[in-house]
Order: sequence, then structure tokens, then C-alpha cells
Amino acid sequence: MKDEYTPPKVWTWDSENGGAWASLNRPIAGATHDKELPKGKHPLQLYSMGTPNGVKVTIMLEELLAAGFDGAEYDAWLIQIGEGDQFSSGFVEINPNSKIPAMLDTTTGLRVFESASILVYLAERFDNAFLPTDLPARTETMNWLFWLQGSAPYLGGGFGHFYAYAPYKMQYPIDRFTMETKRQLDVLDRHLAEHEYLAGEAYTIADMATWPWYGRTVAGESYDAGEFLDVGSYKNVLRWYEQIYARAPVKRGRMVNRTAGSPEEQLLERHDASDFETKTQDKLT
Ligand SMILES: N[C@@H](CCC(=O)N[C@@H](CS)C(=O)NCC(=O)O)C(=O)O
Repeated sequence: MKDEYTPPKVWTWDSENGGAWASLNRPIAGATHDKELPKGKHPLQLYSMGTPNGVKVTIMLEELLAAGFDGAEYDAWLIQIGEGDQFSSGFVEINPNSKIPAMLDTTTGLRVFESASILVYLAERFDNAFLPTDLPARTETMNWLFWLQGSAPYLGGGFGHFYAYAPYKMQYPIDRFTMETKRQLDVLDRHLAEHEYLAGEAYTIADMATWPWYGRTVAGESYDAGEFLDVGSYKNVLRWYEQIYARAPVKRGRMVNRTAGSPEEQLLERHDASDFETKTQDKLT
């Protein structure tokens, strides 16, 4: 069988193992080069890219600003993960795990990494916005937020990797992760049949975290796999996806640090609210 493999006694790093991203993957942590991070004028400095994990945070920041929290003004700097920016000494100082998104709050002097930690941090910094304070709804918000953080790696690192990025198609991992991805979509679909949002009646950080992953998937935007996953059958997830996409802050958040798609939707860096009108890629090129 083509995929059969007998592991050696001790694994060694074969830097030529192929597949998208292979040149960036290393079995060790730490910085690869010395470079400071840029700093802007706003209280919050975000270092990110418009991937699903990055978009969670830019949606939250745009939602906070739209809700009137001026202290949530932010500079969003682009970290090009395909070019290894996440391995600079400056980035590693604020996230030793070298993954976007990472944030520096210049008001408190705190670094914040892991997208869900950033969402909870921002909610708590700004009057528990989008994080209910009553115990049942707060618990349900956390349930779904942790569900997303545990589930999305199966969709991205599992299904997406083997369906779209691996050097060749292998049935065993594709079957395994397709099964799991469809099971997760069904979990969401059944829950959203009974509830307007993930935590119940309120739109929360759990929706903001889940929308860029599973919303994007039912919209057919993940890994060119809409037909393969039969995404049209998850009607309740689609209803929830569209309801959230109708929000102006979500539309804006989705554009920040975005490097793919139509140029008018790509705002590579965001330093001012007016940048959405004047600095998208269609206007700059
Ligand atoms: N659990 C992390 C995951 C972050 C993550 O995987 N980020 C990806 C982009 S979506 C990344 O920075 N990849 C770069 C790399 O692996 O070198 C979070 O939720 O923040």
C-alpha cells in the first residue's frame, strides 16, 4: 500500500517532506531572526493575518468599536505567516507559540495570545461586552468557545490539510477527517435548529470564534470543499452564518489583514476607521 510507513526508532526531521507550508514547519520553537514588531498610536496593537483565527479577533474589535468602546481602537499589523513573520524575535516575545493572532495592550502592558484568550480578554476589558454575566449564559458561551478551540483543528489541521494541502491525496486521513468535520457540522446544525445563537439568545464571542471557521465552511469557502462536504444540507448553520454576516462590524472585521479574495475586501493593515474606505487593495493599486 502506498501510504504504508514503518516509523524508525527515533524520528528525524526531513525538511523536504512536501505539502503546502512544509518549508515553514519545524520541530523546534523560538525565533529564526531578529526583528522588532512595529507599533502604532492606538491602545491595542494586533499582529495577525486574515485567516479564520485572525478574523475572530478583528470581528470582536470592530464589534466593540461599533458598540461605542473607543478604548478598543487598534492598529492591525499584517504578519505574513507564509513568509515566516511569526518567527521574528519581536513576535515570539508576545507569542512564544509563533501563531497569529497575538495582541499587545499598551494600556495594561499585557501581551495576549491564543485567539480565544484574546476574545475573553477583550470582553472582560470592555464591560463584559459579548460575554454574558449571568452564570448559565456565560457558561454556555464558554462551552461553545472551548468547543470551537478544540474542534477547529480537526477541520483545519485535519480535513483542510489532507484534502487541500498534503502533497498527494490519501484516502485514510481524508475519510477520517471528513467524518469528523461532518459530525461537527451536524452538532452545530442540531444546536442552531433550537437556538438563535450558540449561547442562546445573545450574540457572543462564541459566535465570533465559530463563524470564521464553520460559517465559512457552509458558505463553501473552505478548501474548495463545499460540494464534497455537501454543505447545503446544514441549513441551520447557513441561517446563522447569514444572520451574522449581515452585521456591518463582521463585514469590516473580515476584511482586516485579509490577503486573498477580491481586492476591495482586502485591507492589509488597519490603523484608522477610515482605512476601510480609502486603503483597500483596489484603492491602493
Ligand atoms: N490555537 C491558536 C491557533 C492559531 C493558529 O493556528 N494560527 C495559524 C494561522 S490560522 C498560524 O499562525 N500558523 C502559522 C504557523 O503555523 O507557522 C489560536 O486559536 O490562536
